[in-house]
Amino acid sequence: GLVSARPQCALGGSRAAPGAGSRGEALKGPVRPRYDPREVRVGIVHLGIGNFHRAHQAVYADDALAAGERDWAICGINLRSRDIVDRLNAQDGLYTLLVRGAGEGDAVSGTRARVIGALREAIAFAAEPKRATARLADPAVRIVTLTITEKGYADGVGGAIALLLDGLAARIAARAGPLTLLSCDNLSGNGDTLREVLAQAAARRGDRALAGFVAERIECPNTMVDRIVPATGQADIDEALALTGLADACPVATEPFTQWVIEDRFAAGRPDWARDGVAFVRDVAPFEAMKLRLLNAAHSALAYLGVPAGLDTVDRAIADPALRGFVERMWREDLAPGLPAEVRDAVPGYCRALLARFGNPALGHRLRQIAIDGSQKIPMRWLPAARAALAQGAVPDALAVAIAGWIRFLGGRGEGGEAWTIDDPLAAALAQRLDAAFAADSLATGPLAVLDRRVDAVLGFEPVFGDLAGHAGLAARVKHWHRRLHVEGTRGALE
Ligand code: CS2
Repeated sequence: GLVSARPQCALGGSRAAPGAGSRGEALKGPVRPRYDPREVRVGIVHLGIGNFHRAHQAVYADDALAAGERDWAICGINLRSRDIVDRLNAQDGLYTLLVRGAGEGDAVSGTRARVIGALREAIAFAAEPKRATARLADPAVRIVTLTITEKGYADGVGGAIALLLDGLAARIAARAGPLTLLSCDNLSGNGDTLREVLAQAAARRGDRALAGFVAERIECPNTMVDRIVPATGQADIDEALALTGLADACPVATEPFTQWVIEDRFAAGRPDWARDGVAFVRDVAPFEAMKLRLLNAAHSALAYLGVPAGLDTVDRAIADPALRGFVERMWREDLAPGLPAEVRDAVPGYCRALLARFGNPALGHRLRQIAIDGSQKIPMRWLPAARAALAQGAVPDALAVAIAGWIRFLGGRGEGGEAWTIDDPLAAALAQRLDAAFAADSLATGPLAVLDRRVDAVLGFEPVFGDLAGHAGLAARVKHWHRRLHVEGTRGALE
C-alpha cells in the first residue's frame, strides 16, 4: 500500500476518519476510504487512467462504494503509457486526491487530502491485452467509462475503439449481457460520437453479430464532465506526503468544484449517483454547449494568447487585465448569445464562477497543458459560435482574435524569444502549410504579407476549419488581429 510514515495512517480500515465531511473529506489530515478496499467488486472498466479520471469519475465511484454500493469499483486500463499503471500497482491502486481551494481545508496550505480506494485494478494494455479484453467481457462489469481525449475518437484503427470492439466481441461470446459506455471526454455529443465511431468500426470488421450488439445492446449516454485537473508535479508529491504522512508516487491535485451531467439511459444499472451530486437529465446538449463554449473556449484562448506573452498558468493569465477583459468580451459578444435557451439564464452566474475557478492560485494549471491538441479542441470550442455568427452575416471579432492567437502560437516562439514545440496530432501537416507560407518572394513582399499568408495557410486547413476554411470575411479579421498580435504583442493588441 501507500508507504505510511505514521502508523495511525495505515490504510484499509473500514471506518470513517474522524472529521469526515459529507463527501468524505476531512478538514485536516488524510481521509481514508470509508470502506475496506479489499471487500469491493469491480463493476466499472475505465479506459484512459489519466489525472482527470482519477479526480472525477473515480471519486464518484469512491462515493458510491462509501455509501455501501460495493459493486462499483473500477478496473482501469491504459492504452499507451505504462508508467501510471506501474505506480498505481505499487501502491495497491490507492492514491491521494488533493483538493485545493483558497480559504478551505487546512488553514496553512488550503488543501484537503483524501485517499481514493475505488481503482482496484490497473492494466497496461500493451503488456496484458488479453486481460484487458477479458475484463470487458466480465458479466459483473456493467459500465465502461472513457477518457481517451478528443483524438481518441478519430483513431478508428487501433487504440481504445479497437479494444472496445474486441471486448464487445468477447462479451457476445461469453453472453455477458448489455453494457453502458460512458464517454467522459470534452466532445459535443460525446456519447453519440462514440456510438457512431463504434458502429462504423464494427461495420468495417464485417462482423454482423458485433454490429448488432452495438446497435441493440449498448447504451452510450451523452455526458458533461467538469473538473479542472492539472498534471501532477513534484510539488504535489511533496504536499501529499506532508499532509498525510503517506509517500504517494501519483497523487492528483484538483479544485473543489466538480460536476457531472449524464443522460439517464443505462443498459445494465448504475450507482445511485444522484445521491453524490450527479445530475441525470434527458438531454445533456445545453449543459455541454455551455461548458465547451464558456469554460473550454476561454481556456484555449487564454492558452494561445497567454503562452506567447510569457504567462505560464491560468490564474496568472486571468489576473492580467487585458486577458481578463478579452475573455469577458469574448463570452459576452461571441459565445453566450448562441447558447441554448435552457441555460441562458444561468450564463452570468456561470461566468462569474468560472472567473473565480480560473483565478484559483493554488492550482498552478499550466497554459501549455491546455494548449495541447488545438486542432482537436478548437472545432468544438470556438467554431460552432463562429459559424453561427457568420451565418447571420456578423463577424465574430473576439473569436478572430483567439484564432489569430492560435496561428501565432503555432509559430512556436514567444514575445520574449522563448520557444516551445507543438504537441498536436496534426502538427506535421500544420507545420508544412506554415513553412510553405514563406514563399520565394517573401523578401520582396515583406514580413506583413508573410504573416497574412500564414493565416491563409492555417485557416485553409479543412480538418480544423471545415466549411469555414478560407472564409473571406473571417480571414480578413483574423489577418488584422494576427498582424497586431505580432506587432504590438498580446497585451498591446488586446488593450
Ligand atoms: C482544458 C480542460 O486542457 C484543456 O483543454 O480546457 O481539460 C478543462 O480543464 C476541463 O475540461 C475542465 O473540466
